[in-house]
Amino acid sequence: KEIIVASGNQGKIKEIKAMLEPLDIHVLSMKDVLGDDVDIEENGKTFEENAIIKAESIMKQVHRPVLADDSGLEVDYLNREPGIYSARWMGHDTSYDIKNQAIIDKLAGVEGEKRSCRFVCAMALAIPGQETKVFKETFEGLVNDHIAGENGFGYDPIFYFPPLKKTSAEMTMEEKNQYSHRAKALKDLYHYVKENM
Ligand code: ITT
Repeated sequence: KEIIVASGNQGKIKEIKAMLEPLDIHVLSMKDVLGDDVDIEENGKTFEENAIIKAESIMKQVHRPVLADDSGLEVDYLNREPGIYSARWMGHDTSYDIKNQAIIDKLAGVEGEKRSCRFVCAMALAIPGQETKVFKETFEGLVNDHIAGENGFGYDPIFYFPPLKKTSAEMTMEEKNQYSHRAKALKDLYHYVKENM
């Protein structure tokens, strides 16, 4: 089995490969198939809509099964921002050191459960001739009070996961792929792929 991942985000692609390759699903990137990353306008209002837009737009170009991941961090105290705007928030070119510190600063003086946040992942699987399926999962945590950890990508250094007492940037990939929003969505997707592809 073979799936093309419609993402230009290397952090996502690494995690998706680490989970699907051991299950005998060969993962290709847009670069592998089209020679370059394709920028798709994400004008949906939800994670699900954006995932479907990305998966179907590439599937129509390659006529093969395509998976897309739309994800982000919702901080409850910030009215669930940055949410679907997580990649664009503060500008596409702003570093995550700056973005992460900005979130920490906005939560100065906020304590305990009021620091709740979650990563959300909507995975869309578009298969030619079939209805696109979407799998959405979350990863619940707290906004850490400082940047910590070198692993992962994006907002991982400020996402504190109480059960392991560390941020998702302090987790190994194996740990993150046991608990994360992306890992849970991929598990659901895998069960579907086994039956339908
Ligand atoms: P593609 O659309 O090409 O896949 P993107 O990075 O633009 O890449 P999104 O629009 O889905 O993708 O934005 C997701 C952002 O949410 C991502 O750039 C991170 O900032 C954040 N994010 C999502 N999952 C994350 C994770 O597991 N760890 C840290 N940050 C994450």
